[in-house]
Amino acid sequence: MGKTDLRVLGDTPLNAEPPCLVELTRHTITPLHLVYARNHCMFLPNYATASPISHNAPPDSGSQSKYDDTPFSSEYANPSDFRSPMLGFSPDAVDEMAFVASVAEIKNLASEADTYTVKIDGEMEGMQEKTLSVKEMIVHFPRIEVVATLICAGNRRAKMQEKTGKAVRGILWSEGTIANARWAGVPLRDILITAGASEQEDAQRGFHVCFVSAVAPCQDDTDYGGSIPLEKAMAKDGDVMLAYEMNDELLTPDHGFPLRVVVPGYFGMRWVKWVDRITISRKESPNFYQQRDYRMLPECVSSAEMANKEDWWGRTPAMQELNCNSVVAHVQCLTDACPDQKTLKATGYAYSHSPISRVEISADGGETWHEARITYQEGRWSWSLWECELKVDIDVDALELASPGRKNGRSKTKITVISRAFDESGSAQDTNCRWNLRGVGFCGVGDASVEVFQG
Ligand SMILES: Nc1nc2c(c(=O)[nH]1)N[C@H]1C(S)=C(S)[C@@H](COP(=O)(O)O)O[C@H]1N2
Ligand SMILES: [Mo]
Repeated sequence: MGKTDLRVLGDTPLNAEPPCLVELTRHTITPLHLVYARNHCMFLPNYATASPISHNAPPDSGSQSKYDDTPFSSEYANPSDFRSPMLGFSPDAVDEMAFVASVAEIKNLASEADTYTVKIDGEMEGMQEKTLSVKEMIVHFPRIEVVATLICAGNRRAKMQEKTGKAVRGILWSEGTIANARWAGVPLRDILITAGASEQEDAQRGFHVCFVSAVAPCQDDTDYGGSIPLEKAMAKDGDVMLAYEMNDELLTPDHGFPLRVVVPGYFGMRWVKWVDRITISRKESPNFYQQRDYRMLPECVSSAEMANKEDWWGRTPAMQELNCNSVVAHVQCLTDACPDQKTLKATGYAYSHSPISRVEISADGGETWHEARITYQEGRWSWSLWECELKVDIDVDALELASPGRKNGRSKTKITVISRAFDESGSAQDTNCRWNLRGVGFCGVGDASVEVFQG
């Protein structure tokens, strides 16, 4: 699936992120090959049958990567078959299977839209259980499009560990588990109304929409699930959808084909892939990933045992809306010739639950801040890309004295550029962000460094 450009942090399940932020932020809309993959399930449901799988080439032969686009021939099963035949597979077979479907094949997979169904029900008065196929959704409901950024709550986890010097539990994601994509699908609001959900805001309060994907067992639960407040799902401007397209193509298997939840402005774990069950409930989803993970536990909670024993999970709210955040993707020195003044150019991204209004950059540890230029922002839910040029005075004498390093007889020094963001709702990046056990939601200042030479 063209994922050759990702750094793989875990194979089974597949977890991978783009290694180069310069490359990632070069695109306003993230191309598929740079979209990170985050999976809790032991393998990816890909609608391929167990047999026969006739590969034209083994997925990882020779120089060819197993994440290649090569169109392997394979057959597809009815979604209801996914679970049972796949469970019996050895990890190797499963791993291969996860990548046999090419985009081209999926496009030919017209029958999937007929057979893949989602069951919708709820505890709300007047609701009736409904089962809708993807085809029915496509044919009978409006198509909406939205540009929205998908961000893993664990984005910047490695940075949290680096800055606090305290080990965090979880995949050490860098700052690339973010993808800005154009999603198309059906409004969840319309689907819920069809099943009898009330349009009255008063009646919606206190309810949650729970999503389940039962197609593959997960590491910590039998299936994957999560929930969002019903009010978010029903808000006309909430733009929550059941998406079947990403960047004008059908979803690929690893990103949730044939249907995934898209919750603009919310963290990625609520964007349930391969969703097949939607329930309106008075309670949040009972799933592990809603209840016992994705919470910013207080700093004093130092171990999983303590979190469990003292019920810190129950005492800490589930993460939902994106927090205000910014990252420096790259800093370069534009003028290295001048000994006592350098011009630096920094670029990066920022996001929040509402549009970014301002990004500021400092090259003196936060003494003085310069406003960056926002070069891209689209609608309400996209990331913001920014750039900033700034002049930095170098104390040449001090540099000589300290002489931190010499290259070809020239002294060099390292300049660190930091960033902070603000959004239209009035939130500022909480740069005092502390350590938490699972390393989620880190939003300390963005930072990146560049070495400059004197002379
Ligand atoms: N069914 C299912 N949906 C899921 C997950 C999962 O493991 N299983 N992971 C979630 C998490 S934590 C994230 S960050 C996003 C990642 O989406 P992507 O793999 O398309 O980038 O999917 C979410 N939806
Ligand atoms: Mo995530």
